[in-house]
Amino acid sequence: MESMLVIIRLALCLLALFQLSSGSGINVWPKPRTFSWPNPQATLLSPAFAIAAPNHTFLSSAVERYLRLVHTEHHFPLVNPSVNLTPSNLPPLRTLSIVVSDLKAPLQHGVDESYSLSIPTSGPAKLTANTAWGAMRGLETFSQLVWGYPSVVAVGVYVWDAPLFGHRGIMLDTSRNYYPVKDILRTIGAMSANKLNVFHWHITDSHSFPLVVPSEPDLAAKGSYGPDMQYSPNDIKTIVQFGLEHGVRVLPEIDSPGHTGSWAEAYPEIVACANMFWWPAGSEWADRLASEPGTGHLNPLNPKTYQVLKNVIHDVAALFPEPFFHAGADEIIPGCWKADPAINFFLSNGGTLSQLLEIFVNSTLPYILSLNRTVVYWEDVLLDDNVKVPTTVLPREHTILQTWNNGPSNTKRIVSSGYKTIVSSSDFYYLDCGHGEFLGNDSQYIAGAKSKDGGSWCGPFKTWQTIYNYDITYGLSKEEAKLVLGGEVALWSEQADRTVLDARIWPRASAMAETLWSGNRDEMGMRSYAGATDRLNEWRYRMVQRGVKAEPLQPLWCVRNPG
Ligand code: CP6
Repeated sequence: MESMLVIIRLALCLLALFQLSSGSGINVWPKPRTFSWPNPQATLLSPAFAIAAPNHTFLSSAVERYLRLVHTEHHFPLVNPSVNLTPSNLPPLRTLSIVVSDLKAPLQHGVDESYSLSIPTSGPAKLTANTAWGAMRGLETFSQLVWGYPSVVAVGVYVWDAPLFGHRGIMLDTSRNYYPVKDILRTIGAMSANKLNVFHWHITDSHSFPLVVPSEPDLAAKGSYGPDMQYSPNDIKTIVQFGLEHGVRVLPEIDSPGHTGSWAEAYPEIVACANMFWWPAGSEWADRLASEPGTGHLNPLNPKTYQVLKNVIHDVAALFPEPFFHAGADEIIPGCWKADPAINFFLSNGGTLSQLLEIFVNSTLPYILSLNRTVVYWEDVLLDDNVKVPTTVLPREHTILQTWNNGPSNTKRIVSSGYKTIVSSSDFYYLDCGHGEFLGNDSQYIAGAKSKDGGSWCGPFKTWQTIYNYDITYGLSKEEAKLVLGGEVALWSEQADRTVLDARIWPRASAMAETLWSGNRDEMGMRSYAGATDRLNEWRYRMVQRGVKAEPLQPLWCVRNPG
């Protein structure tokens, strides 16, 4: 058995050497599933190079963008590809023609993103995909096979490619600090370059309510940081449209009933414990929660709560075509609900905290389903120690639970209960961790929180290697693993805003992008980041060139002095 494995690994290794031609220095990130370039050659990209593609609102815009990119990017690889550059022998490449079999497939979870790309040594290159979204992935790969000035393109290349996981995302919190629209657009653009396809937008939280909801205008008018720190319906349109042009879904999250302190600026009567710094020194929450004005929890017993919330849900569903709706429901803090007199009365008459959450879910989830949405909740609704709901309340067909605590063990608990999951384990995928951790004693923690200089305290910093090595289906059976839709890195924004956005996300999100697209195994079939270091470094430079301020992985010296 053992020796069989060794032989298989050796065979895979030889195959990979042949297929990947890693010595040539060509880097496509994330690495395609199969990449064959047996005789590394390149030719000039003709100044008249053009892309022929079927008419499609969003694909056509991507085609235009990539055409401009390949003509103007002029990326210089850190290590020049060792290819036979004899443009005089090979004709310049003049055409890439795209064929798509199903132009109607909407951008949604599970849509076919596969493509094949062949660039022969002469004649037109061909990109074939089942959907416009697969064609966009193939265009990105093509663009990464072009480099230099004048532009040259790898030829004799054949690629077949498809993602391992359908859900590959980044979560951004725009409540703790505000991000201008152009920063969100740049992030979505960089996502598509990394073949990531879900922008999970944690729009609202306790700190601010930046979303302008047409039927509830006071929420943003009073709950945002100011008129210049809001997202208007027009901004949403811009962002959703930009997402479609890049094959990136925009998945909105309206977090409730917890994390709703900001709603109290407009509707104090529906929010428990808003603007109350309530947690006792040394409590289990004090060192885990964000510095905030008071987390605030919507009151499940007040009918007004559902009047406001349903208006919000309705308008958000109208603004975002995305079939998933993230309803949050994380971190219910018993002390917050208990601080409300009416809730306290309910609890002291035999009611329980879990019943309160059940009432809340039963009053909102059917409404979300009625709008033709699949609901995503944070894992807490099933796994929290104190406040959770029975599985009968959460239909498995239409409920997805996003895991963030306790790494693989909580993923296992969710899928073994039969629920689909999205993995954002904080030990691996939390990009905000490791900034401004407070390393003092308990009373200093409280002091830190009170003076509002704390973040989420979830150190240490997650390095790209930590992220790359994580297997999101670790410890699951084959059947259980099928319930894992994919993963998301998360940027909570207590200690992040536009000034650090790119560097907090990139290139660490690229590490997840590769593992979710084609896996984190090296040529020997071993889980390893070692073989990815030089490629990721190279990819980071290309991202910088494309206007994304991804942070450096190494001093330039390492590249100038290889080996
Ligand atoms: N905000 C919201 C947060 C966090 C969560 N939800 C969070 C919790 C713990 C850590 C980091 C972030 N700041 N709404 C948890 C899903 Cl360590």
